[in-house]
Amino acid sequence: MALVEINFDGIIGPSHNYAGLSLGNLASAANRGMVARPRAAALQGLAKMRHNLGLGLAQGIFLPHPRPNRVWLESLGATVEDAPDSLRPAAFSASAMWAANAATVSPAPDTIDGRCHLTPANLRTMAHRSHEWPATLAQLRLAFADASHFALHNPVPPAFGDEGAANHMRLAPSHDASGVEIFVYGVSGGAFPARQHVEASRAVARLHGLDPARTLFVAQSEEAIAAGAFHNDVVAVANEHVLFAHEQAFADKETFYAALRGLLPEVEILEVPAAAVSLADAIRSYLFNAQLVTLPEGGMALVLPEEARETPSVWAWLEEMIAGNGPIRRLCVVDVRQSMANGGGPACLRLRIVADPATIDPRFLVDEARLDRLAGIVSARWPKRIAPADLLDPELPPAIEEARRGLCEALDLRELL
Ligand code: SUG
Repeated sequence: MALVEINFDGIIGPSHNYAGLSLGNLASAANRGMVARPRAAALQGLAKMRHNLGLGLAQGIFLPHPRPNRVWLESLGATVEDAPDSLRPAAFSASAMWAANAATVSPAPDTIDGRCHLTPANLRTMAHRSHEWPATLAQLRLAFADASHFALHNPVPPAFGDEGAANHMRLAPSHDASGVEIFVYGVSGGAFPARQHVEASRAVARLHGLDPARTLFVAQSEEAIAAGAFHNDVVAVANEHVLFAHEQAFADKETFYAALRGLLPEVEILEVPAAAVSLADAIRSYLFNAQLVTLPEGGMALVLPEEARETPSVWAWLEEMIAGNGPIRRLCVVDVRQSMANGGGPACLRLRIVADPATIDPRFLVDEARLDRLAGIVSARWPKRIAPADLLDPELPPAIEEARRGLCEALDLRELL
């Protein structure tokens, strides 16, 4: 079978909560202390997957990680019972839901050995995310065990921050053709950290055996990071030959666009001017955190969060765009409000992998029937609400752990227990 793009969504875990852990992520800070609804959150995520299946797209899943992370706490000389306030929320975080930060993926047509290469992100900038990679790697090892098609790497050493696919774009004539890979990094974000370091991006490109002549390293604009674009995928998204980006996303867009046009003459750059949509509106609405996908019948669709429809400047721009004759033919709106309140839109929740589905462990792929099954488990076992004080409730950890156990058993993924 041909190579196709598969979106692997992180199932939103039973410990989902609002702890305000991510400096520079405006939604995370604004919603700190809010009551979270893990069950509703996970059902929203599953509904998005169902929606995308309905578009005729292939869909995969990653599982929530073991939380609270007892192994991580132990390595810090603490336990769930005595964890200090400085560690407890990080140990409970369900942040692995944002699969766009799980790994960087270079599809087989781009790599020197003709295999699809994956490197888990070290996520070292944020303490609550820095302990995700071992459980991510464990899942990647199962899902992509076929070494004739996939090459898995260890994360880049934590000297250099790596946040995975959220800062990586691929442009190609079609998914199964050789493409141009673009690594977007931060230099300075003013008061906010630049989470993707260029040294990490260069290391991933080398590890993946990419052709240096078809690989670009592009700096994020400082104003974008300062406005809350803690990852590039909050201000830009690419799909096949289309780059959809905010005018202020990159530090030196002229040089970047010229290099891109030189490498991929058919590229279409769809830029949204700041005069039409301010950076603030782009980040509030997550316009660019839409999933830009190719429809089986041809043309592309943008899978947008509700917040984009609610932001007048954004919706006005989109309606005008769709009335024209551009490559994006459809706007689809999904409700992922629980994730959005922590700064994670539709595109944050998924990792794109171009591969032949037959080469992937089928336990990580879903159809309607499997989604029904997952929704049943979530509805029966995920906590309805978690308030900040609940992280101190001794009954919460066993409830979360039992919920995850039920999921692993139902998916026949006991190896992950
Ligand atoms: O790393 N939020 C995540 C959101 C990640 C979004 N991913 C992409 N843009 N691809 C982050 O900042 C908030 C958790 C909290 O505050 O409880 C958080 O980790």
